[in-house]
Amino acid sequence: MLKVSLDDLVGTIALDRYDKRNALSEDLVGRMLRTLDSFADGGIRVVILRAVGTHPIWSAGHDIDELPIAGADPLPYRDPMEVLLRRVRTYPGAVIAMVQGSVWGGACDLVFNCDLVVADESAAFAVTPAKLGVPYSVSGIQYFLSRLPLHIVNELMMTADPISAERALTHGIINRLVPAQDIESITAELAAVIRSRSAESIRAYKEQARLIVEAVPLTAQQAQYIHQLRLDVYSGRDYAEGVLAFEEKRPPDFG
Ligand code: YXS
Repeated sequence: MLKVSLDDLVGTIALDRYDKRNALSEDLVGRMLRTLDSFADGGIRVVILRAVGTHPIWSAGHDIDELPIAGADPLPYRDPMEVLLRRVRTYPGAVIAMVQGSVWGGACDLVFNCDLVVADESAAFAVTPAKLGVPYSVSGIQYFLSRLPLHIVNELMMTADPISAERALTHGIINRLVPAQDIESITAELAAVIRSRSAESIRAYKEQARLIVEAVPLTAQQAQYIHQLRLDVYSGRDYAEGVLAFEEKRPPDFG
């Protein structure tokens, strides 16, 4: 499910569950979390997150078969993928996503939460809650809005259609758009530069940047309202229909 390698304080985690299009199941995410913890314990300064091989799909996002049934929050705080997103944000070093192929749903959140993104022309990004009737997580929306202009986040969230690597470069989703044959060497070079810089300075910077981004004041009433907005959706008709349609391999009917 996962290929892990180390080279002079640079660690690589490669998704290897292509039969399920690298869907982020609890098992796969658990392995990623344990690897990140051991990398952090070992002082690994840069982590490259990629998929094994070059396939049309980088990751199909949250494992839909593991989404809770309608009426329960599909993205609770303790959801394994949510835990992974927080672990990437707090990893004490740079996490670089190396993307070949299309990225779906929560896997976009994972890639966007990495510190840098290197991609080739085959990359595309589709944020899909609206295809499944999922009320997205508040932290996910906050982080999207901290990285992208509102109209781009609106387009991603409201159409659930993929945007191309070219557009992702234009909007700053990816740092480098490179030819497929060069992506491994360019990612390794980028990792080597960061690895050679002050790990203490970078660790402090990353944590400061995270705290500044997260410092969005919300009143208690606003927090309750947000909870109600999400409860109404995951207890509603669309989420039940969205997950059922996926299981039945048919387009959802949202009326
Ligand atoms: O039928 P088998 O057993 O062969 O399994 C099929 C698919 O069911 C499985 N698979 C998945 N299983 C669990 N969770 C997934 N997200 C998932 N995606 C795929 O993989 C096997 C091959 O799938 P297939 O035949 O469709 O492959 P394909 O190459 O024709 O198409 C690849 C995709 C990625 C375009 C297609 O599988 C697809 O559209 N998958 C769903 C992408 C998506 O909507 N992901 C969002 C997941 S929900 C999530 O991330 C958040 C909760 S949210 O919704 O808020 O973003």
